[in-house]
Amino acid sequence: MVDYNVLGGKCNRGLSVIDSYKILKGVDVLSKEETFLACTLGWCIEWLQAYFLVLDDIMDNSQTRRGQPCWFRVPQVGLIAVNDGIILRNHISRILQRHFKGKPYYVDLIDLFNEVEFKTASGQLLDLITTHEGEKDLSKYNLTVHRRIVQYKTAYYSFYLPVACALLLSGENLDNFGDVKNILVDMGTYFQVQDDYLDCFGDPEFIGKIGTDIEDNKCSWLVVQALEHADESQKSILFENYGKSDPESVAKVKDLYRELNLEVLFHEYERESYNKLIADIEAQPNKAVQTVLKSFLHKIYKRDK
Ligand code: GPP
Ligand code: MG
Ligand code: MG
Ligand code: MG
Repeated sequence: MVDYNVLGGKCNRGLSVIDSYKILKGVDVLSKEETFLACTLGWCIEWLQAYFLVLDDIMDNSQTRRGQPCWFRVPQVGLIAVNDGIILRNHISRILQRHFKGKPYYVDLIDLFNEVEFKTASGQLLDLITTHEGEKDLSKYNLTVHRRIVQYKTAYYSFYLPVACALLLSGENLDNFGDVKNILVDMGTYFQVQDDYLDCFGDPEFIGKIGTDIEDNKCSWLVVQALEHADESQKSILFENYGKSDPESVAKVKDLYRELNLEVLFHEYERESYNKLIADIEAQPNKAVQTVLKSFLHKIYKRDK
């Protein structure tokens, strides 16, 4: 179960703990002990991600993940996957206890993982209940609603958490890094817009998952843009076909997205977000922090996976 669900991803989040820690310390090579601790925290984030994905795939009724059937789709697993998710989560606390108990920042680490998990579950809640609102009235979807969902469901655990772990390892107090948190949350928002785009326009073979956002009536960045740019007749196509699982309806929504040039709009958004993020990062007084943030941004800019 651990091999099936924790491995096989890009490990961007986990690896960012190690990269960020090296930059914050200003060294190219960490000691054996420092490497071990940074890798351990990196793996804790990968375990957290595995836990979220196992449960998210059940909630989103997805088919594949990382190029293989979603864990709950494996015969003989089914809803036992819910308990496996709980086991994955419990292991984070056990790993932290085994390797960090006694460190001055132990309590801060536990609080950090708990708080980030709460934020993510709150985002997931918004993501799920918003789809019901949209069933009655798709026009409730807009960029403000979208932003609130994605900040919570994705940005905190994917972007803030790795850097916060590296800051704690470096002996820093997280209360002094509010600006850094805001930039990372904006970066995470941009990352989830990419995820929404790839859900429809990515190659399932390459990204390892088959999109479900149209079928699931999700408040995706694409549908928000479509609603903003559609004329009345195009809007009625959306209202008629969005949130339905038959392939003809999905195809009609995708055709409309192409007609509205959402691919071009997305590439513009991508460039603008990048420029804004670089400007915000360069306004940071601390050079090492600037390097940490830029290195994270360059890992995801124009990603196709
Ligand atoms: C990504 O949403 C968000 C998560 C994986 C967080 C899940 C949180 C839980 C508390 C279970 P997504 O559904 O767009 O991701 P994907 O496209 O990878 O399925
Ligand atoms: Mg989801
Ligand atoms: Mg999902
Ligand atoms: Mg998605």
